[in-house]
Amino acid sequence: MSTPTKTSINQQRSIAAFDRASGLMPGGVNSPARAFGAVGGKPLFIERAEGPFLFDIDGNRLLDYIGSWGPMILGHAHPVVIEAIQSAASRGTSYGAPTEAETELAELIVEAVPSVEKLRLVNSGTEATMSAIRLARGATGRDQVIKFSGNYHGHVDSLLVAAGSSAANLGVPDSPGVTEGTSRDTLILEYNDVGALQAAFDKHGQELACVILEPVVGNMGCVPPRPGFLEAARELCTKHGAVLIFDEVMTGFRVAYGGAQQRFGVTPDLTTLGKIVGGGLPVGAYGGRADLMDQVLPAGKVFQAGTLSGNPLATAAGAAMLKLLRDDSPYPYLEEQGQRLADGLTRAASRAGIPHQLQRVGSMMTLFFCDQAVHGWTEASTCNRERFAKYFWGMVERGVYMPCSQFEALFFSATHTAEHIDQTIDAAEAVLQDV
Ligand code: KE4
Repeated sequence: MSTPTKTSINQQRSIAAFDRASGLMPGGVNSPARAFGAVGGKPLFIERAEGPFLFDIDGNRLLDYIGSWGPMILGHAHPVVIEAIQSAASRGTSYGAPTEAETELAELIVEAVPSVEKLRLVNSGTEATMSAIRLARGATGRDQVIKFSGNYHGHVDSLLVAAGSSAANLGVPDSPGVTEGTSRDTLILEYNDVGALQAAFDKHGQELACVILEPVVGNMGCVPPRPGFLEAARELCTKHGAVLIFDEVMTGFRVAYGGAQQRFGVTPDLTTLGKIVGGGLPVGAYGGRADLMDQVLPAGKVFQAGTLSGNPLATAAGAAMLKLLRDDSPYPYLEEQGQRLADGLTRAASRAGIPHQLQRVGSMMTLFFCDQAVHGWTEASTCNRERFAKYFWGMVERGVYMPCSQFEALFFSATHTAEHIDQTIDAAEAVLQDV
């Protein structure tokens, strides 16, 4: 990716910090999504955050539409969440023994997501999806897994797989270090393609342990399920005895308090969660039917463990976050502001005469720079990435921090006001004229 035209904002200290970090950590970051690889240039180093704003180490204030990639639905440094963390920390940081804080967070999740009868807390979304797949394989005695192009479920070896020579064939490794043996049991299909899913079940039905999918995709940009797609996945899994896993790490408590399964009315067998459930601290979870979850060690034989799983600080933050969402629902406000932002970005792109597609579910959305609706990776991959990079940096110059990739959803919070949304639209009006 070519480095974009020089930005006018002061990045001096961030550039020095990045160069220093790059000597110590691969790519200078602890997660590639932060490295600005898709937009060029060097990442901004953040000093602090509050409400809808990030403040970088060069003193730039940025209106934040990444929100830590999803967790910050109530804005940064929410005082109730901060107080919960501080209070928990005053009693120690980790015990390696069970606590009632874990039970409280589990109760909140079970109450919010009825399909989750039992759950296990882990430390990340990746751990959640990795464990859910192991459980599905252990419970069914089958090996094969279906996933979808453009769906990301964390850095699980068996899911770091690209579509084979034809989508109906088994996968091939999509990263060095992932073995042929690991990837050969993974089938990659096109999202929203019911025919391909039916054909895969016709061919592999009795070997399929599970189907894992993002019920609203965020990881190729925001791609909603087409009517009938989730229902078809549910029906085929039931018919063939495969486990349906909804990866709601991103959509859980984001698109509705009960997640995408509440919004779209389709019930999975297992659900994976992360991001919001930790209130910004490291929490993942996998849960679902009790007859499946009771097969997890020590209740059952499927192994899974974690030193810091259910950590006292993380569970305190997560419980505080979920109680805030439960007791004072932000979702109607987020829906209203989401429509305002979507309409404004669409208007700005239309006025600039730019081919675009705005796709939204609640407070997650994507402005795709392409001329067709995006139902799957086939369309997403046609987007104009150069144009997106110029748009990203143009918005940064105007104090608006969009996701640093065309293939990520933007998120906003309950602390983004209508005025902030209008400022964002005004910035987009100006930027899109020149990209
Ligand atoms: P983590 O292991 O990063 O907590 O979660 C992995 C994961 C699983 N499932 C879904 C649907 C996800 O979106 C994610 C992680 N999302 C990315 C952003 N698209 C995290 C950003 C990053 O990797 O730094």
